[in-house]
Amino acid sequence: MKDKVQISRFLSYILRHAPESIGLTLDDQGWGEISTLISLAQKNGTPLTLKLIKDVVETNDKKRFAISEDGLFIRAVQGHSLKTTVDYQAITPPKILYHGTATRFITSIFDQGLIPNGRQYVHLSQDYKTAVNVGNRHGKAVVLTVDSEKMFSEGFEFYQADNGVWLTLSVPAKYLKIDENE
Ligand code: HQG
Repeated sequence: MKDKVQISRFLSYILRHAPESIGLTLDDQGWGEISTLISLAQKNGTPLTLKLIKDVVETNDKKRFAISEDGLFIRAVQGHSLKTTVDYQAITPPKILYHGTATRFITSIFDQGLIPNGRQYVHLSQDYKTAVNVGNRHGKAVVLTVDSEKMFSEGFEFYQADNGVWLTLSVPAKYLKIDENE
């Protein structure tokens, strides 16, 4: 498994969703011990090395992972479905945030609002283009604008992961609009 994309996917799966699938334990902030991760991955047939991990963490297109200051632990910075993860600080969001989705979800989204589905949070971005790319992963992309200023003023909390992705628990439909900017 030399391909860095494959290693990034493997790390995403283990660190966001299923550490127990190789017998790894994460602490309550989502950190896993790198040396343990490497030996467990190798036992499970994934030839992971420290060099590969460092290479993926440094060059990852979305900066999905972080290594602790002492160099001993690694975690995913966002995207978790695991309950026990990163303790984000609530901060003031920009006035508007974007969410990219697929046209086939729109009716349901305007019915129920944005919900995290399998993940812990709804993921939002500050720029339009990122939202288009996220939407394209699911089908024909459509971009929603989120009135984050209003949500914030009405008590909703927002968090920002180390890689810039914005997170919130849910977005009721009344704060959403289809962005006609296409
Ligand atoms: C949709 C990637 C029906 C939602 C990306 C989305 C992102 C609803 C899908 C990160 C709904 C969930 C997250 C409702 C939400 N009815 N559909 N009420 N509410 N949805 O993959 O935001 O490459 O879990 O619109 O770049 O697409 O993994 O979330 O289409 O940052 O690092 O349910 O994942 O990053 O899909 O993507 P996802 P997402 P990574």
